[in-house]
Amino acid sequence: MNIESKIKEFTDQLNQFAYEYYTLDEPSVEDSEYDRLYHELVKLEQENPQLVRADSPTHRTGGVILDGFVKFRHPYNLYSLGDVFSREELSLWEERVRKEIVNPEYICELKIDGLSLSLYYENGLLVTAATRGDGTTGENITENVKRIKDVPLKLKEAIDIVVRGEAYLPRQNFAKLNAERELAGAAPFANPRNAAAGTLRQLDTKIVAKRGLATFLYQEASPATNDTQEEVLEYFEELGFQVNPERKFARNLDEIWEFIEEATRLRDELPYDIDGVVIKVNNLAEQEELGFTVKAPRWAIAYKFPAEQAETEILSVDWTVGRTGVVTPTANMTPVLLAQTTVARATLHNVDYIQEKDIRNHDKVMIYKAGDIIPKVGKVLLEKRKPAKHLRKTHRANKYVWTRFGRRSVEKGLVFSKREDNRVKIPTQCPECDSDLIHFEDEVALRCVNPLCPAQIREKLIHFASRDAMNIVGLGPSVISQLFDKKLVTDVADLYQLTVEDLLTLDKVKETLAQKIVSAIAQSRENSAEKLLFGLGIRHVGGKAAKLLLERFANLRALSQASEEEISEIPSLGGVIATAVVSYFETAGAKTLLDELENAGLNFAYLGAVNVEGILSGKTVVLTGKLTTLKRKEAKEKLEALGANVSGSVSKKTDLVVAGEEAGSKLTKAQDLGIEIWSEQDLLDL
Ligand code: 3BD
Repeated sequence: MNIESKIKEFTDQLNQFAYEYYTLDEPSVEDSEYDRLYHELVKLEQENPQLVRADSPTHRTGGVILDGFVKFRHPYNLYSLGDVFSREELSLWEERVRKEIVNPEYICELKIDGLSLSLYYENGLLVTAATRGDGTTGENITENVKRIKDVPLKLKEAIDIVVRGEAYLPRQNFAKLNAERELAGAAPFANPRNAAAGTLRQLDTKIVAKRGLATFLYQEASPATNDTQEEVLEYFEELGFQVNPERKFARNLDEIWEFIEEATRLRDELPYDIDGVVIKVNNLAEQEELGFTVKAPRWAIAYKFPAEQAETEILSVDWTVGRTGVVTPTANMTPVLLAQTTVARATLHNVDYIQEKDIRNHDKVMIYKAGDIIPKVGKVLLEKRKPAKHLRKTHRANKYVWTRFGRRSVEKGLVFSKREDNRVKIPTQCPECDSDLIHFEDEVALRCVNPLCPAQIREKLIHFASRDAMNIVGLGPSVISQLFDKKLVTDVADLYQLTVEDLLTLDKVKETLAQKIVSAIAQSRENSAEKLLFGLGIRHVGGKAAKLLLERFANLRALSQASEEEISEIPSLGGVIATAVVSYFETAGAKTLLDELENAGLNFAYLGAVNVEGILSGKTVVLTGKLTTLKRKEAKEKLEALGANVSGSVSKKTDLVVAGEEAGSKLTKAQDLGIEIWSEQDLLDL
């Protein structure tokens, strides 16, 4: 047999074994036999790289380091799915279907709590895999999906097909992954869904291969060749896809509800997370008849399980100061297990929230996780609240007077302590710097407005170093708090003066870590300026706004000198942001900081593509003098493309003059009026 046929035979053999193992759940060979054949194939492929087949199982393990993901425009948009949270809401949906369809038949599926995927096969071979994104455009993650062992690289039929489904991380693999992360000192993932999302966005495919993702497919996006959803799913199984085995026909609400109850019972035992049940009209022609609302198909609905809840007790409330001075309450609670993690704290957001829910110390409350992650207080169990004691406690104790030398006991006497009732005490002073807290009329937050408040400075530093800002690895909250407490760092510019010796004075920081941190700080100088802008922590300027701002102004210095009007011209950026940016850069503190950062060698330039379109919108521009590179007409077109109105004469209304050689009176007039003047080169630079 020649090498080429041998490689084909081994490839087919191995794919058949994988199909038997993953799809049929009936392996015909031992793992060792599979491994032996696999390694023989690897050897043959290495010797003959030109003969490697598209469906070779070795594609699943080979490591590739990607440098990012490319956007992928879905040829067929992905639908959304409406959702309901109760039997009543479900019944409204079912009645709506019944208006259109006589005796509808439904198919109920489990709703896998994973991430939507779209798989593109041509001639039976997997060519592209993409994430859902916003339904229109996702990201091409083909290399990663090839590392999901149950995704067939080659189908049983040489067809063109687009299929949709869910990628998920089985609970067991999730537990293993988090155990490993904890050992390595990495933050554990909050749930299997997040872990799956993080894995699909991995740039190192070897890591994807190791994590053990899995899939269930449920929809054919290309024009269907079947009559019912049930047939689609059976066809998928024949093609070699994973299809969730738990599914059920239903003819009415009662039968649908039976499946929901069944799914609720099954939920904890399943080897993967589900967050509800999806109900679909089975007949595809009837699906078409029902059609779509603006957002989602009328022929399908998701029933979402109610969020898990647990009862616990509020023990106390802490108030902490954030980087903007907002003081937020957090409840300490008796630890309870909730949706697979132990919860002991929950944010109470603000004073209004506490008062609306009437949350008090020692109250029994129900808690749940919003978005399955953040613990929140649902409701207070008022019936379990202990009646307040009205007695005032009295006891004998020493009475004291304060002298220059401290406290002195003067006599023994009766001390009356006022009964502390269980209402949460709203602070009037900053818990960190003791200055008066202010409750501005237009907001719910309680604020510490002391710009020197240590908590705010510390939190600002932490924000500056955080991942989405300057991304200084190793410089986390604990190191920063110590640096700040030791007065080694008082503002973000100080970070750039830190030495290894400084860091070695901290707790738990050894030579290696100190060096790592110093070099991470040094490296952060080169960051593209939007990271720095976000890191400054200007109100309302998040990561997205920072990027938009620098796409337009190209440089942090230029942005710092921009007017509110100029900033407001950026589409999709609100006036609130423009105001916040301008008032920030007007402060003396910001001016000094910017100078310090520039002196420390930080990059102020935006390193991405600058969006100059519209940079001159609404501006009146005058062209004068002889241009050397551009024809006058071209220059005019270029200016107009940037949004300018090109005018012939200079007046007070002129915003900008582009002056070529031998420019005469117009240039002089512009100079007299103090109008901004550009050379031809300035225009070309844009
Ligand atoms: C599942 C749409 C339809 C084909 C639209 C009816 C919205 C997530 O197991 N069927 C399933 C599952 C999800 C589905 C459909 N059947 N759509 C389905 C689904 N068994 N999870 N989804 N999706 C998938 C979504 N995802 C993210 C953001 C917005 N929408």
